[in-house]
Amino acid sequence: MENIENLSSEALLQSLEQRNNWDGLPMCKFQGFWCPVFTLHPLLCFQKNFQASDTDVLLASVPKSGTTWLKALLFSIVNRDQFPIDQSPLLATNSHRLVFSLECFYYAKNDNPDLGNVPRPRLFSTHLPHQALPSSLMESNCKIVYICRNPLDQFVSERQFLLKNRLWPDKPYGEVLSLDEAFDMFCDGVQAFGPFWDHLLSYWNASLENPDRVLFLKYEDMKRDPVLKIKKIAEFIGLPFSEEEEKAGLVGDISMLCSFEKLKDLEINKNGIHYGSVKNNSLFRKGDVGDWQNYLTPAMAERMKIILEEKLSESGLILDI
Ligand code: PAP
Repeated sequence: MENIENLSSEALLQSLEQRNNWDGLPMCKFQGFWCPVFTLHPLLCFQKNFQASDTDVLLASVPKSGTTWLKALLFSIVNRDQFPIDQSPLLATNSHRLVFSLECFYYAKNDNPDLGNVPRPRLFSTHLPHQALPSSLMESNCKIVYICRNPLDQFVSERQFLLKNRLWPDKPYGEVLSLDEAFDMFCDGVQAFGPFWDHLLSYWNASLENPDRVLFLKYEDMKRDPVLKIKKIAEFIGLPFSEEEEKAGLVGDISMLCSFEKLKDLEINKNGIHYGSVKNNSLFRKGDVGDWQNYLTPAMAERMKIILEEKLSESGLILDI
């Protein structure tokens, strides 16, 4: 890797391959992934300045894989002594405003933000692949909770999100490509933070190497049995539910509070926005497994299956399509 320490992000950008995302958003290939250009400088600052703490919990994902849900769950698990369910901040605040992104929020606002005031254990999120995380984070004992989703649902969810939000009203891009064109790019590995399979593999391999540090979750498994997964997450981050809590039904209560149906119907998620212009309701579209069947042809699914076979077969990672 070239020595990026001395390069400005503009100079670095000039040396990188560039492509546009499905909505025209400029991206550059950096450290093996398609980095939206607007996150390149924040990412460099994050890599350089972040000081991890052993008690930190990092939520990582490809966008549209269940981030909003996992943020709500982690926040509820960590703060369960502080807020009874009926007084949860989630009832009035979208989870993206309770757990913030490192590269899209903290380091986008400030090259070296003071993160000392974030309540401990600090909860952070990222869409970066594992190899792009700062060395301080890699060397600490902090926990990483990763969530992935089957690629066809992720693709549909992402494209619908872009269509709904038109994220860049003041920029000369924002028009979303046709389904076929976007799917071609997706199959070529071109999407924000992609290639999809490389992102998953980076955390999958890390979870195999360090199972105590990286928990690898699938959206589909969480939908099937949220209570089981909530217990697993709590144990993993070192905050297991006590027998009394379980008997009192707290795990089920957290599961209900963070369910798609409950969160979707809250006023804040019907009408609020976050990160400037993102409509909260665009994060609560359907929340189904297999919705891709309403958009994609069997031939498209077959094409993705063949790609996944090639990319994942040696890894042991199996995705349900
Ligand atoms: P983000 O990366 O922008 O934060 P993210 O939350 O990862 O988005 O993904 C949004 C998807 O998660 C949406 O999927 P869909 O488009 O297929 O419907 C959204 O509906 C789903 N989702 C949001 N909240 C929940 C929840 N509480 N339970 C299950 N799925 C959810």
